[in-house]
Amino acid sequence: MKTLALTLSLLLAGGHALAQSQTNDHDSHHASPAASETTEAEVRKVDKAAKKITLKHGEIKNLDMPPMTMVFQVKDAALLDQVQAGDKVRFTADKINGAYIVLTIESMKN
Ligand SMILES: [Cu+2]
Repeated sequence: MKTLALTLSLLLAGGHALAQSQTNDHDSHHASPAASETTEAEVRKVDKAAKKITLKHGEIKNLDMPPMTMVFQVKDAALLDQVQAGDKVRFTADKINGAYIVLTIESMKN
């Protein structure tokens, strides 16, 4: 009887360990960042002539950048027609040839 009880408790412990490793796999899958992830920001200044925008942005996960206020170049000057200083926006950005470029931007007020 003692042997049977010991075997049962080992089986239960093994099952628990297996369930935990499956949970960890699930978490790491969700932690992987997407390149197209949007970041929230507030527009501080728009410079259409120079194709530049100043954004007070939140953490940019795909660029590993903490929240700050900085100047971005924009991929297309037409993006700047959709936003103005003071707007809350969502945007995506990437680092291209050493410069930070806004790829997409949209105002959150509708
Ligand atoms: Cu920044």
